[in-house]
Amino acid sequence: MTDFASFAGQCQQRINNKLIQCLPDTDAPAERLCSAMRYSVLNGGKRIRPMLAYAAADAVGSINEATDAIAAAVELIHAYSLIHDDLPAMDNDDLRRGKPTCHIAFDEATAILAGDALQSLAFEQLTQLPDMDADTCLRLIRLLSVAAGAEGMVAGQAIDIEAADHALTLPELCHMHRKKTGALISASITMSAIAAGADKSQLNALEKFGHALGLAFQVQDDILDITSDTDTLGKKQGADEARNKPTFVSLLGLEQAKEKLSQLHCESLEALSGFDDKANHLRSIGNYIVSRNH
Ligand code: GRG
Repeated sequence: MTDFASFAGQCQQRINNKLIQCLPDTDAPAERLCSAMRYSVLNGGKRIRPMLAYAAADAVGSINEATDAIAAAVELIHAYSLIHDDLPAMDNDDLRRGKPTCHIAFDEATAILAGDALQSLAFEQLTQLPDMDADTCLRLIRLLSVAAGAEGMVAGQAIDIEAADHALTLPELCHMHRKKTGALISASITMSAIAAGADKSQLNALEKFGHALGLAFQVQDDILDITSDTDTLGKKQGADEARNKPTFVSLLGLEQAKEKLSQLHCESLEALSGFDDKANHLRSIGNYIVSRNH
């Protein structure tokens, strides 16, 4: 097993245990809601954002219980965003991670509420950081709020919805994805690094890394939408094309989209040049993100 495979396996086990522990039991008063929350969070997923949080903590300090809480917070926000993104009012998808989407497995109202409750649960995690001073807790809560809200992920989603059937320029497409996908990916790295005691210059470098990697993640997502298949992806292949959504491939063509991916990958690695081997897990996650097949 490679170093990265073993690190990824350990992260996945660690975050899954944390998520199981923080999700409400299915015998809670709102039993259907809690089942939908558990279904949507525990139904697979690559756990890339938690992995980045663990690797960032490792690069600047060490992994501890605060890292677990931050990793859970970003994954819960991610799970909520996927549930809402799949709803009929948004992308209207019926397949996610190879299984029926939340509103298909349950119903639309339950899916909306499960997303809402997962978002609250994410912020609750940041109120329970062991050995963390109040100022740092507030800083982390603010970072996640900005990344997830109307300046970050939700803004990106709103721009995306408005952009369907419109031509976007490359800078506009990058702007949209930096918010929609990139903001939460960057926050996973910076929040965890702050909690692990990163200094200003480390944080600067990690912000650059997250910025490049967040966009690279989306370019690869657009490439996979064209080159992969539904079984491998666990979601409908070609969905962006069918919806006439602007993508890096529709704008640049496949070859130039691959070139853009390679540029962003180099940029992300360059940002880590001042780090020693302790940043190798971050480097490996970067390599994985640009070469993943789902
Ligand atoms: C609805 C508020 C709201 C926001 C939605 C992020 C987002 C905004 C929607 C997700 C739609 C989507 C498929 C975007 C492409 C990039 C992306 C986030 C893919 C899914 O992330 P992975 O590959 O998923 O990390 P897993 O299943 O591995 O967790």
